[in-house]
Amino acid sequence: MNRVKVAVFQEAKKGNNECGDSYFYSETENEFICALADGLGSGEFAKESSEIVINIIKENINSPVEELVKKCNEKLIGKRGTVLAILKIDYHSNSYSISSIGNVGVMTITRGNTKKRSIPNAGYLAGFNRKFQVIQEPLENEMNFIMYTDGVTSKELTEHYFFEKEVERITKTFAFKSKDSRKDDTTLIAVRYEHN
Ligand SMILES: [Mn+2]
Repeated sequence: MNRVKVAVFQEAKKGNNECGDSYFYSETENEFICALADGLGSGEFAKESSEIVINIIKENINSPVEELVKKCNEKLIGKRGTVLAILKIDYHSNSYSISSIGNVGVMTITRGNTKKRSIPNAGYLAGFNRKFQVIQEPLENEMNFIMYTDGVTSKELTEHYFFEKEVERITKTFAFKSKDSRKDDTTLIAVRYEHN
């Protein structure tokens, strides 16, 4: 019962000890969930907000994506805002759901090597109600999902190694190609779905 493989690259902005990005992923028999949050600004307050959001998701992994976003938003009242992306793969309905609020991205790659970047909702989570969309698409076998914060550049996302089947190769190639110091906190999560 293990349909998903995950590899993560994470590095703090040059000169910072701590990365303001937080993430979490988990697979159960029914589904896979991955969330990535980037606290606005940098340093410890940024980390605090992104951790709040990730903890809410950890505690509520069975909730639908829409509810998760709402719960996260509520907990950010009086805190620094954060941007957030959530991916859920549902094994029963054979579909996946994505919602991203603000500048944190999700890219899907199908077996036919079609790359698609999901369109994020504008803004960020900061405790006030805002409209957002959750997209739901049919799941295809042997898909890659790439989740990334804004330390990853658009140019980097065009590289061919994102088609790789081994998630470790994706994150290691990314690390190798970005030896220069990062200008922003950077997290790149490579997810591979494969089911026989
Ligand atoms: Mn950032």
